[in-house]
Amino acid sequence: MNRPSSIVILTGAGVSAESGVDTFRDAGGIWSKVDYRDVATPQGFARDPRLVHDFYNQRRRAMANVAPNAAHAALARLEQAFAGDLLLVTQNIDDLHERAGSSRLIHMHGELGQALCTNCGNRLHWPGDMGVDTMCPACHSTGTIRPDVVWFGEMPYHMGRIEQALERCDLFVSIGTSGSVYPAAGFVEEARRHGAHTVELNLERSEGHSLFAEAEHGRATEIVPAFVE
Ligand code: BJW
Repeated sequence: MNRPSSIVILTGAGVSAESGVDTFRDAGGIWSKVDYRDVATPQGFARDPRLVHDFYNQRRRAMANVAPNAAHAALARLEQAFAGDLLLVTQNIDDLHERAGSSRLIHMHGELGQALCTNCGNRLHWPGDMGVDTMCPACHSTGTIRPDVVWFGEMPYHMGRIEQALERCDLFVSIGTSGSVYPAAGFVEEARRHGAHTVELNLERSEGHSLFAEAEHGRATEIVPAFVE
């Protein structure tokens, strides 16, 4: 393809896998250990908030022991070197893209390091544990703090901005995602519809692999730097 002037990159759990962050649907992944209905739905949280807090507290603590890998670093270098429009949309709730240096970044499924108060709607930086007795520092209500992440049945964040970028982009790259969760799984079709060249970089063929014009399969730490350079 000609040199792109506008790029949208979508990342998923596979980009962080080699940093030691679990994926969801691979063998031994998160959904093989816990039922998503218990920990990643508003109904699960209403039923047993302690279980949900424990699940996210554990994952938040694990973040202290992981670091960005060569794939995160390559995407940050691309952002610095690329003069046109670039938007990195991650489904991941970890902060490895920003720790690698990316800043034109959207967390469409929220962030592990943020809390949301269901009473006052405030979003707060929250690096530590949270629980059912946690008081909201903004409105002082108790028991209303939840992880600021997007569960099944909830609306992902920044959809307007993402859709605008998909309409404009001439290159769409999907990295390390199984393509099984919507609306992110539909981005490739949206980008194609608007004429973008589409590329999949993943360990294996994703569910929607046939929708991509080009694909490279392998470990993110190898294929992402190779694609970017
Ligand atoms: C490597 C690698 C290495 C490994 N190198 N690669 C249409 C049809 C059917 C259903 C729906 C639909 N629209 C909506 C739905 C319902 C639902 C949905 O999609 N369900 C499906 C299961 C069918 N979606 C929703 O409810 C969403 N909300 C919504 O749609 O609102 C309405 C709306 C309508 C219209 C427009 C806009 C909105 C919300 C979805 C929220 C998902 N939340 C989670 C949890 C977030 C918090 C947390 O982290 O706990 O997000 S679920 C989980 O899945 C997490 C992930 O971000 C997401 C995607 O997973 P991902 O990243 O793809 O990981 P894996 O494990 O699946 O794949 C990893 C890949 O990496 C694999 O392919 C490996 O091969 C690869 N890999 N190692 C390179 N080293």
